[in-house]
Amino acid sequence: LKTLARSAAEATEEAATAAFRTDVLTGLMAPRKALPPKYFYDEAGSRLFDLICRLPEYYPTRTELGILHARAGDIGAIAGAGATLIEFGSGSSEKVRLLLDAMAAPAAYVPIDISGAHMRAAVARLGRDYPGVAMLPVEADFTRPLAVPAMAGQGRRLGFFPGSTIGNFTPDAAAGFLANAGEVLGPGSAFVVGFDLAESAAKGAEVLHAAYNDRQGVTAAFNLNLLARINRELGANFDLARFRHDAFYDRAERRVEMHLESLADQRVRIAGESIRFARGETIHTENSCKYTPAAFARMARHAGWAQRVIWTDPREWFAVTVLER
Ligand code: AVJ
Repeated sequence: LKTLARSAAEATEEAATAAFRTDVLTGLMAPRKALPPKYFYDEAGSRLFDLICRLPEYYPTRTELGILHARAGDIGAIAGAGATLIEFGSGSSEKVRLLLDAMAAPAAYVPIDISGAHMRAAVARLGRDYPGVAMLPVEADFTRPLAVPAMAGQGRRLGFFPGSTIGNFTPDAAAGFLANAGEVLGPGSAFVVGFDLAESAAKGAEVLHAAYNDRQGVTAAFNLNLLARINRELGANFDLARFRHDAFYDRAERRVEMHLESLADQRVRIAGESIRFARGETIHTENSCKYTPAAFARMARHAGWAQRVIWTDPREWFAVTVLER
């Protein structure tokens, strides 16, 4: 009876662990080792990410909030009355409050996130503060094709993709994502996207370097937590002291790369496999792609969007754009 009574939640968790095991083994058995950045965000990783967002060196979060705060009225006007707000990768749904506050009688909020429990808790908090807004959470991987629920009201659909999350895609994949999001949002919609700006006359590479190499070592802990998570969930035996956080800005690729460098020639047991790491070999754990305003506008156009407006902060370190189709 016990086995028959296995809950749906347990089945979902087992499927997630199986996918994690497959992705980890595939990534670490490849000639150039890499792991998908979406696996950073277990409970410990999500907590570390929230700490990153408050670091003095990590300017994107507070800079974007400053832009959204200054431009909320404009975004509310673009949305119009009775709009539906659809957020891709909603996380803890904090930034969306700025938009909901500025919109006239928003009809519905549709958060889309892969972390169902985390999202539902965030939506419960939001629902108490916005009783007039229909909360329609969708538990899904937004990098895959997805359907959003039929919308309440006749208002415009306003997409929201903040935080430079788009930077985790390569430019080709980002263009593909923007095109797919256009299909999901539909004709007549608008899309608010936040992205981090590349090195420029106004922004030295040292600003980018510091943001991913903070003095307190929180970003290093966030990166190394991926190995700790593999130990916890897949019973692996990574020795975290034998790996080192490495993050650098690649000017030609216009991206920050994060790696974990093996400090020794070593073998690690993961899910029945023994995987060798040469001394100096790295696991590529994240790309954080940066754009010039012109490069982003070109990419959005190729993905079927017209750029209505782009805003930056006074230092010109981060940008928020509104696209329309
Ligand atoms: C959440 C992908 C936007 O790339 O800046 C922060 C993640 N990685 N510090 C980023 C991250 C290291 C972040 N994104």
